[in-house]
Amino acid sequence: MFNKIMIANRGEIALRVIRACKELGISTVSVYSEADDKSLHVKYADEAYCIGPPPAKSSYLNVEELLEVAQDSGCDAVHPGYGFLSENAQFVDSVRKAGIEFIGPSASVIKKLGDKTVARSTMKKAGLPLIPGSPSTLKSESEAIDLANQFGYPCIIKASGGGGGRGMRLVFSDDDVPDAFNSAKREAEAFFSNPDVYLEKYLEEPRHIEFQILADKNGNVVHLGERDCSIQRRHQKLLEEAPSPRMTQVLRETMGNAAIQGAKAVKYENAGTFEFLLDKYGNFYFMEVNTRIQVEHPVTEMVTGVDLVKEQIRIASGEELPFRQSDIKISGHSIECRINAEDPQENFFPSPGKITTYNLPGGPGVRVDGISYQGYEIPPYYDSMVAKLIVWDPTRSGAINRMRRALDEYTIDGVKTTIPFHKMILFNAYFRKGEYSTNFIPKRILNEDKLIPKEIKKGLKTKLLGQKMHYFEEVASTNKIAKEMAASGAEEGTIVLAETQSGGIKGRIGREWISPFGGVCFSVILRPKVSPRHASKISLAAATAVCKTIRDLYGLDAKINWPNDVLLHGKKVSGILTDMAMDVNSIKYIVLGFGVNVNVEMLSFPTKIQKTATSIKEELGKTVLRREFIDALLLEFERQYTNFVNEQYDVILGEYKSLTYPFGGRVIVKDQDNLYEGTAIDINDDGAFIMKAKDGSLMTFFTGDVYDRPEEAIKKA
Ligand code: MV4
Repeated sequence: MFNKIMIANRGEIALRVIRACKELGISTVSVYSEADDKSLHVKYADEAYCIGPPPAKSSYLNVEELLEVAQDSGCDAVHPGYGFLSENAQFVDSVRKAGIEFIGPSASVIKKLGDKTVARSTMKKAGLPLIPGSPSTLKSESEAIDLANQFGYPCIIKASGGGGGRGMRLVFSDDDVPDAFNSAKREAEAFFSNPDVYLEKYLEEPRHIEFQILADKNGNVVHLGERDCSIQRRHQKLLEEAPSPRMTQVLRETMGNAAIQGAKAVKYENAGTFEFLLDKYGNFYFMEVNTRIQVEHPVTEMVTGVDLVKEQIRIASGEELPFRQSDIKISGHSIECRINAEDPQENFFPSPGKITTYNLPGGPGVRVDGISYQGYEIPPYYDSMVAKLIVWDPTRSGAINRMRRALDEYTIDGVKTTIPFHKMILFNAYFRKGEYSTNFIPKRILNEDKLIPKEIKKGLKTKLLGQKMHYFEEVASTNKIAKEMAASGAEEGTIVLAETQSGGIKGRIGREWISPFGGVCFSVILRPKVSPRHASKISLAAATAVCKTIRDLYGLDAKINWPNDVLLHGKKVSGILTDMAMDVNSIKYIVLGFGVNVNVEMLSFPTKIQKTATSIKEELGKTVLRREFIDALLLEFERQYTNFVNEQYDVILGEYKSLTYPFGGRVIVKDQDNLYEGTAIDINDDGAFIMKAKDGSLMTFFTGDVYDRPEEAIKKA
């Protein structure tokens, strides 16, 4: 066994290797760039050496410097982690030439499998199924056209040196080929310094399934089952799980044996991953081999109980695998979420910076592989992964629930993270059913329910409302913006709409509220020519519109709780805010803010309102189209508003009362800070709430909250 290992990497994977070494009694040497001196991989190693300035080229990719550290510190092995130099055959060569063991396959195998066309032909010879495609590099446009016609369109042109979706072009007809061929070659040259491209039949909606293998120096090869890595965005994996929800015992054996056969054919050594595409008919095709430990290796560790990094080290030191294929059992289910410092609201733009609050999740079945802590500053030079959150449970649905719970516990302030986005994935009905492909994120999460103003306007049947629309991705408060616009003369019917609202509106009695992912949130500017005496009835009309729309569109039993909360099964599904600017005898403008929890998932709500709030999606058990909801709501509200400007207050109040909780029930009204108990009697012509107090007197409330469950009111007070 080795005495001392240098980890030629940074961040969580460097720490992961250090942990394995510590448990094996091996000394560790970390290297770090000037940007990483506060990283835990530096702190937890026995020795650590700075190898240069922040850019990876000058530090983590600086072969000379790395070799010098490895030799001077007396290391007998180097672990490359993933990324950086982990699949660089030249680096492997120079490490081994220096008499140091490289923990990974041989340079020649890395080289062979790094070229995708060579890997394809090698694996074809080994008997693995390939996607129908060109036997080798494409020589010309006409060769590409001939092959595409042979396989049938659509086809895909890929870079031989490729990966990560770079240098890939889809072609649907002969006409597409020349441009695609040439631009793929240009991109391939730019990214991989290799202009070679090849062509394959394009598989629609495949799953990305990869098999973990371990191979020792004696030719023993085992597979450790699969990981489903189909949940990706722009070729960046977001969430991985093991086993795949699509897998069967027979398919696992067939695919696993294919991976073993492929590994044996190239005399593979150490840990490796065979990537496959699995089509909807259950056919699988070899894609490529990754010759490194992978980011998502923990899910395999959780379901097999094998420590992959320790096995890598043992194999490199010449030890024989301590198990045979028949010893490997897949037990339970594991999911990994990559927590990145990125803003899902801003196209996943990196959000480096200082972590001001950092509270880790814990409890049964929860594992965090990361290097962050309170006060840690995420450097902007490298990838933006903060940590990997991994859970295990005996069942898949248990693992999903556990992951949601753990994501809820995870508090990271100071930077934006992908935590809320993961919650959306975990709530998606298709994900929960395990019905997903590599198109899942664009098809089921990003496009399905985006509030594109153009699309909303297309469906709009209103004459007045929303004909002018201002759209924002994320704002603190649409009401605040609408008020500013109204004050500077924005016309009647103008709408300020936000994809999400992050908080900041103060409600009637100082409550703040937010509209998380999936909510509908907009403010309308109105300039009605009615007497200020009647102005407050517009918020009753707004509640009627929300309540009716929910009933009509989804058949749910929505009810109004005076004055303008809309409830589903006693839980709040909508809030309405009214801001008025008055002159002595006229209304200057009214800004009405609508917040409706349409597709909001329970775990997206702030914890403290999870018991009292709900959403249409939660009550209906499925996602609905927010766009359609907005169309219908605006149409209904326009009808209410027409009655309002025509001073038909009796009609407004009549409809309103038919949707409120029945009168005669016992209620508590909270007015400022006082509680009044009594019986609900009526709503009068001014829209005020009339209650009969215990002493028999009638009380009239113009503002307040009504509770039909007294305990709740008392708790709130
Ligand atoms: C494909 C494909 C469909 N048909 N090849 C994307 C990255 C690269 N490693 C291979 N990729 C794909 N190759 C054929 N013939 C679809 C993809 C693909 C994909 C693959 C795995 C995981 C996510 C993906 C997302 C989009 C496209």
